Amino acid sequence: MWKQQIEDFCKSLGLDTIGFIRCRRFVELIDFYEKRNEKNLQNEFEEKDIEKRINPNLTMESGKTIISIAFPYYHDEENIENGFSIYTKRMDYHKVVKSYLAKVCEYIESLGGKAEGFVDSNALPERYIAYLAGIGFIGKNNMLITKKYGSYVFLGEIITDLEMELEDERSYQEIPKHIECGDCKRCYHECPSKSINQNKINPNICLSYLTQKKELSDQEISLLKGNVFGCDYCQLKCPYNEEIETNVLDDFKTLCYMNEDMKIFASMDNKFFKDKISNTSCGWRGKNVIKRNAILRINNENQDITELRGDSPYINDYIERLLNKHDRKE
Ligand code: B12
Repeated sequence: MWKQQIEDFCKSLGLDTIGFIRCRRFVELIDFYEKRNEKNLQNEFEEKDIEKRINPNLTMESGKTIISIAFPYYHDEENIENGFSIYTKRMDYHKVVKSYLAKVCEYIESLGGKAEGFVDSNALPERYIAYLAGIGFIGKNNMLITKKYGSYVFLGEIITDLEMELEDERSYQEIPKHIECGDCKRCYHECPSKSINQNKINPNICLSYLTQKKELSDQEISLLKGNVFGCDYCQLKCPYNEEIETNVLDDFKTLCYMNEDMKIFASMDNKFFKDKISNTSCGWRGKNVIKRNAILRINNENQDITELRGDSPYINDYIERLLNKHDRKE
């Protein structure tokens, strides 16, 4: 009964892609994580402690059920290529998702349960949980893909101590087979750095990661391909993103100024950053990383970057490196 009530409440908020699993230790993931660590495939933004990743009861000891919820964000009419990936051109999803989860948690508490919400910056394997809960499947591009919204969804979870009758979970052994992808390999072809490929997924050369990395080597700079924050190449040509519902949550409508000319971002001051960028999904990384990437993009388009020198040694250092490289070429 609780399950139905919670589903109905979520629907009343516009959240129609949700699933439930038992809150348990995901022992089956230990070997997978250990092997990734051995191969140095772990990413700096991932939780290092395997026990924290596989044991949601460390977060809530009395937790009985995990509710996984997809938050759709795509608006195709706004898909203008200026280096900011689609998810960054809207309100910060951490804040938006948290506010929805808070409402659902409050509702669960009104039913007599304990509830805590999570999104992104936590140890939980969010895609894995969503897969087990039946929200979608894991594609060759590593994304959790839903039927209704494709892969353009953020994931949030609620751990509660309410115990519910649940269906059997999907088998995790199926994940690496990527059955739903069939023979399609578009994401392998599209990934500019081959972070996604037939043999393994290496998040440490994923362009999305490189755009977020504070220090970049010359080789990493040459890989960036004009991406300013995030990367969507592995999703853009995915057949499962072709005919999807684009009428999504109002809070995720595109912020039109994020499609402005790159020079605006390359020369932004603290006020512009605070007023315009800090509330978007890339705001958490601070002004200078975005500024640096905007300068790299402008340089990539062979436009002059000398006038973009300013007070920041971090930014000036990148500009000097780029200019020296030009000199070396000439
Ligand atoms: C670290 C991180 C990153 C890193 C590393 C990503 C990566 N490839 O692992 C970087 C910065 C590169 C990144 C990029 C992006 N991210 Co990110 N990221 C995370 C974070 C914080 C942890 C992910 C993690 O642990 N990765 C390590 C691997 C092992 O875990 P995984 O991604 O869950 O792994 C799946 C596959 O490895 C697959 N798999 C493949 N082989 C096998 C074999 C076996 C046996 C098993 C069991 C599983 C398996 O199944 C796993 C299911 O969990 C999560 C939030 C979270 N707490 O989960 C968000 C999260 C995964 N990111 C998200 C998003 C939106 C993105 C970007 C699309 C943003 C962008 N546009 O640039 C890209 C997509 C890149 C990609 N194709 O993966 C969403 C994904 C939503 C979705 N629909 O899938 C999440 C869930 C955040 C959220 N709450 O919405 N991200």
